[in-house]
Amino acid sequence: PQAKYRKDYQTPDYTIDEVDLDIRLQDHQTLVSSRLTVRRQGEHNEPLRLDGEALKLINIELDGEVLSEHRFQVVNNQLQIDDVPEAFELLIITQLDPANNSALEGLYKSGGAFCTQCEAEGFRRITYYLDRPDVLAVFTTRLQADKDKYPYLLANGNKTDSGELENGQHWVSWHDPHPKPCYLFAVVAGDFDLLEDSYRTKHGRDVALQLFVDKGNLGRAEFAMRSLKAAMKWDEVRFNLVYDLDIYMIVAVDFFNMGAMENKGLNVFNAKYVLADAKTATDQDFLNVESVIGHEYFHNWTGNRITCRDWFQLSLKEGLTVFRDQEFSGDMSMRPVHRIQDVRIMRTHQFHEDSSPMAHPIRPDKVIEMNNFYTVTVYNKGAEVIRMLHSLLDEQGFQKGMQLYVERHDGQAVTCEDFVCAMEDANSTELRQFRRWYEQAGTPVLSITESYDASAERYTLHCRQHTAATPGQKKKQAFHIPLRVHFYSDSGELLKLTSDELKNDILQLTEEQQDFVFEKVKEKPVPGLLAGFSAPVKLDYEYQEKQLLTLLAYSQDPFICWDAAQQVYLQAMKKAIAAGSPVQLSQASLDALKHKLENQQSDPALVSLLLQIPSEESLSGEYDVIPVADIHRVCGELKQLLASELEKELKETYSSCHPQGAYQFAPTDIAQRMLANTCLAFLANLKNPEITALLERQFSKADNMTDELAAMQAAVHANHTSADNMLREFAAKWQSNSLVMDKWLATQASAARSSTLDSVKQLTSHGAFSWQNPNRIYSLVATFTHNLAQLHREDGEGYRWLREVIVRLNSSNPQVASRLVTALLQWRRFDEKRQTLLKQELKTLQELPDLASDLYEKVEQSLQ
Ligand code: HT7
Ligand code: ZN
Repeated sequence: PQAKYRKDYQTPDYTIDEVDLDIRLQDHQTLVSSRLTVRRQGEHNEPLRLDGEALKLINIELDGEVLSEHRFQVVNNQLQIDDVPEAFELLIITQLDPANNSALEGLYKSGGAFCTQCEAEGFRRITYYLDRPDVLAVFTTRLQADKDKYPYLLANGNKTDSGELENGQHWVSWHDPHPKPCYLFAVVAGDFDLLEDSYRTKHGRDVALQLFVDKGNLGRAEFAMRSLKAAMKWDEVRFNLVYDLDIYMIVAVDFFNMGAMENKGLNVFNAKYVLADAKTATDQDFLNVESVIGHEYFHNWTGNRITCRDWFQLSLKEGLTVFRDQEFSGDMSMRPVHRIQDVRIMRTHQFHEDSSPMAHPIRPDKVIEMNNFYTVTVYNKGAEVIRMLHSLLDEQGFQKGMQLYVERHDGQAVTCEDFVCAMEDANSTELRQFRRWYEQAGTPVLSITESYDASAERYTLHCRQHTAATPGQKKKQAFHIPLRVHFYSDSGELLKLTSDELKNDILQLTEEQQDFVFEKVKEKPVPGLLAGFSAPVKLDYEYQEKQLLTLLAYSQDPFICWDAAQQVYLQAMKKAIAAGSPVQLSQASLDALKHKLENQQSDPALVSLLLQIPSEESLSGEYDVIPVADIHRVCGELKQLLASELEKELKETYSSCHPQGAYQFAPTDIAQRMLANTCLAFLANLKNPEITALLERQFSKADNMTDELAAMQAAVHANHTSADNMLREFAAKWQSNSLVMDKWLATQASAARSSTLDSVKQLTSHGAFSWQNPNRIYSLVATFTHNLAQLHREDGEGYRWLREVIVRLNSSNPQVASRLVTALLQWRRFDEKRQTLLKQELKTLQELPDLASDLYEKVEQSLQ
């Protein structure tokens, strides 16, 4: 496989203005006739080269004349035609086998329905085309299929005509007036239940909203519809962005490699981000539906109307759209909970990626397989970069920048640079150094010390930033870092410190070393550093326990408050690992946590989050060489310690804060369930009859999935005697609901038992599992890869089994295989024995004769 480099970008030699597709859908012999209006760009004699993969070419005509074989050739997945005129019409007929398309790219069958996935480069699996995002064309699509099996025939844009044919077939045609790149093309054909609604935009356009779900699931689609209308409204109010077609369709499918896809006017969703009701979905599932529905809708402007010039610019649409969906969720409810969850993703997954062989800037420079770059770096760090711009420019300045960006670039395919320029120009500012966030990979470490001169009443923060080398980038230059700071007195009052450099609580770090001096400071303050997680950096400041407890008790910034608790836990666990002794918490820390529990009423969700200890995975991020067994030990010990020390308060909180009455998806109820279930998870470690009764009662009496699942997870994760029984009952009750059974698979894959690998292996033969469906594979196998101690077993069995799984998926679904291999790449971070075992599995993969480009890229990069 060949690498592509960002620096090599060239405008296309030809462009396509119109595409007329006629698709006759059949399981194994779908015929696609594509009529293209092609135009040469610039002066040159280059041949026309169209991308195509896994296609059977039936016919080509140029301006109505059949092309004989010597006029074209197909080499290396490209159809090449020499000596073409300035402008011409090309007709290409290809044949596809969607029923045998297990990679779920291009046109495939999901259950009984046909559907497509074209981002990033799937359209070339449907027909020969200029499959790149800077070729924008107007699409017309005619679909034909059996009417009984496929009563709904859907494509982008507006429906223009339809008709019946003999032999039970029917057809529908669609026209999308907005020029678009082919990655936004979609068709769906199937038999669904349909939920309909409408939305009137602030411009007075009535938009028909249609949500298609598998038969029998209408009741579980209502929340998604509500979320869609909320998203449409929110984008009008906060971003002044208004929908632009008369119809917006969402189809939920069971077989999908990712979360959802923003195809123009016809979103295709993984069913798990659409279907939600109290009995089968947890509070978190509801929140995920809201956020993914929002995300795909927001792409209509940030992605579809203004798209990417090339795939290196992916973060232009994804970072920005994640930022927008995060803000949407925060404005809808529980902003602090969302923010802390976003930070957790950054710290556990993105920081991990930054320290891995696949580390890349949010705008990568080199790509072999584009599918490998739909990453936490491009998405979540990309969103943090946008958030920093938002902090530096504030809401008003940021919105001015957005407005200019939309005015300038509507209908274009543009770059991250264009976005930054719009922000600069709208605010008459310069962001020269800020651009390094797009250029450099890696997580900066921000080391801060302080000094206080009581007699001069002067307080100084000494800041130093350093970013370790990442593959291909040895020396890093200083980043422009917005550091939000709050200061407290020892007794917890917010202090107003002033300095010329402090604006809106933000210090701007631009040098490798920088001091910030504050005058007239009457007492040495406790600094609340990086408030709101104002930059995607690791903070290295030696907090004393007393300072952390002040922040835990008094910080008005929920992130700082939560982080103070995390630091208390991390310090205790690291100390125990270093000393080889049991984990201990000081009485003062325990008292502080007790106090939080006793006063949980003001914010039960935050109390729930700050009680939760760092995961084994996130603790491993603290080490260059990961001490697997020690990490596993101290995490277990800390849970046990908190459970026994806080038993009384946990029990009282559990019984007082569970919402009364029937389930409601409402922020106050969600927050209470979060806290009650966190208490239960700790208590399950105590294994006394009273707790057993609590667990079993909640499991059997729950009227909602949040509580039912929480009880089962608490039992399984604490290795409680009730666990096996609950797993059995749960499976018997939910066997016919695959999305619920995914939770059952994931619960077992995340168990901290030495038998987990054996159970996981056995579960691959269970009726609830399938090697064809990514949701099943992610629930069982991907969850297992995050189970640190079980994947990294000393005997290497975890690695061996994972490699076997990857070999199997290499041929059926390389995208999924590639997501799973990530767990093996970081071999340098383990002890020698594990390094040898890991490398051996990677080498076995490397030698596979038909290794997919997705895996090739990661394995090579890791072994280099
Ligand atoms: N823009 C979408 C990306 C996507 C995707 C990419 C590769 C392979 C399959 C895929 N399915 C969806 C999703 C999004 O960010 O909204
Ligand atoms: Zn997206």
